[in-house]
Amino acid sequence: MYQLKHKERMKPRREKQDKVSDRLLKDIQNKLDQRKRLTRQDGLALMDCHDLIGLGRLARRIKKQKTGQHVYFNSNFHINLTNICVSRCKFCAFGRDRDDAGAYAMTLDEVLQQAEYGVEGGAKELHIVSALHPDLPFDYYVEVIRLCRERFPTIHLKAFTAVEIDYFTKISQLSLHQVLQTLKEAGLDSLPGGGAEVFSPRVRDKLCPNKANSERWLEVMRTAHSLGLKSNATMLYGHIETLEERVDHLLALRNLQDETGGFQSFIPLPFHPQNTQLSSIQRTTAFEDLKMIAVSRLILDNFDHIKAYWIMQGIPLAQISLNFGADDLDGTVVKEKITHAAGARTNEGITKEELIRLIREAGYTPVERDTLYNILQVFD
Ligand code: V47
Repeated sequence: MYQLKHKERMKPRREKQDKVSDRLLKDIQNKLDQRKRLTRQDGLALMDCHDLIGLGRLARRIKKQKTGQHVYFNSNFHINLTNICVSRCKFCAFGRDRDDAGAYAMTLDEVLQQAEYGVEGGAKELHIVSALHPDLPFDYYVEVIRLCRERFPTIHLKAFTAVEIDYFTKISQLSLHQVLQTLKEAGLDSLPGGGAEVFSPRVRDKLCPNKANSERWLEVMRTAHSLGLKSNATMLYGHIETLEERVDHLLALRNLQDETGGFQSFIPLPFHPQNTQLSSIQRTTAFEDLKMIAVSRLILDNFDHIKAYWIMQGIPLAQISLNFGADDLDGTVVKEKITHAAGARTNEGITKEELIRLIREAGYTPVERDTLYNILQVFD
């Protein structure tokens, strides 16, 4: 009886929502057909839209225009040099103080051993990131790159977030340009997209006041791109940010991409609350994660690729994301630490064969790429 009454009451509201969504998606489709750029207002309306399937359909069309039937993955290996960190962001479960149990910093020999393990396992990219260690010198990081380059001349070295690069300028007294140039000369090939979080100063002041702010993050990327280093970009969502702040983050990235063209892919990262100082926040829902992928695909018209990072999305949702605008599942990863410290229940790595199966099953053609999206093999 209650259910019936509840259903009756909800019907007019649902019908009204459907009408609003229908009108919105039609307007957006018209804009996209006319190759008009979506505005902040459009972004906010899309974030508020309940018609997930309609949103996915629009995003999938854009994905098809950009990458056709291809869905990409790569063979990579993650190395986290240390977890000892002076920043201690509230959303992070990975960072430690020096004397905490589980605190570590890898020696150069250990880094090389790890790298060798990754390369022997088939990795074509080393994804090397770190924490903001209180006293490791800049030379340590330069040596990591130099030694990996020397030992593995053909591997792609994607290393250090914009936040780490900013930190290197502080510990080395070098300019941003000098830090990046030094790393590039040592063998650095590109930068990962981490550390962006949400650009809103309100959010950063609350969650991560001890590291590069949003202007600086963007400045690091601008400088890296000017030196010919490509990079990715991320957004950590699902904590204390508003929907407006998410849209503004996407627009800031779109503006910089207009200027430099140096971003390769955008990776929305759903917040994992476990073991963090924000553990009372609930994990985002599948609905929200798919909507974030779709809206990112629609707003970021100048980004070629949207990654569904299976480690954070979970494998089932990452696979479904391929029908909501994503065209890349990232890689084999092998030993992920940051999200697993925060309670991720996915494996720490995945095989190439499994990635191929997931992509095929979603109706796409698996393509193994290198870090710069050169095609290595198409699995027809
Ligand atoms: O910078 C930290 C985020 C990032 C949590 O560029 C968290 O190819 C969720 O940037 N819950 C690291 N997220 C991951 C990253 C990345 C991953 C895959 C590919 C690429 C790429 C980059 O993870 C951090 C931070 O923004 N993070 N803590 C957490 N509890």
